[in-house]
Amino acid sequence: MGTKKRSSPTETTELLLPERQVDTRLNLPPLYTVYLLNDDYTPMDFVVEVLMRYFLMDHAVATQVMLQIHQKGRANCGLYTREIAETKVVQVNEYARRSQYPLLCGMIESGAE
Ligand code: TYC
Repeated sequence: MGTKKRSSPTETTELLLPERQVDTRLNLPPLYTVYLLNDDYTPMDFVVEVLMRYFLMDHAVATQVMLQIHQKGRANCGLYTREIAETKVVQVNEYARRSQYPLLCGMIESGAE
């Protein structure tokens, strides 16, 4: 992903700040990768539709990501803060179940993959 260092002011570099200098670094929230898993039953077109609808991909990108899942077993679909990631997971899994497909969406803290 990006190159911004996700350091925290509580790390040991804090101890190196001269007196009266203010630590202006932001405390960044943890990020979560949302992924889709492959299965043998969900139609490819349905997965492409999910990627477009919930992960805002255009048709060409969604098709590439769907094929990556189909060939490798899973693919990352987006990186979000915890509540947004949780919402995507619930929305995708509910939509898949409502449509009677076994498609599975999950999330994992970024860096723990
Ligand atoms: N493997 C499925 C098929 O052949 C397609 C598929 C792709 C299913 C991605 C799930 O997350 C998935 N119909």
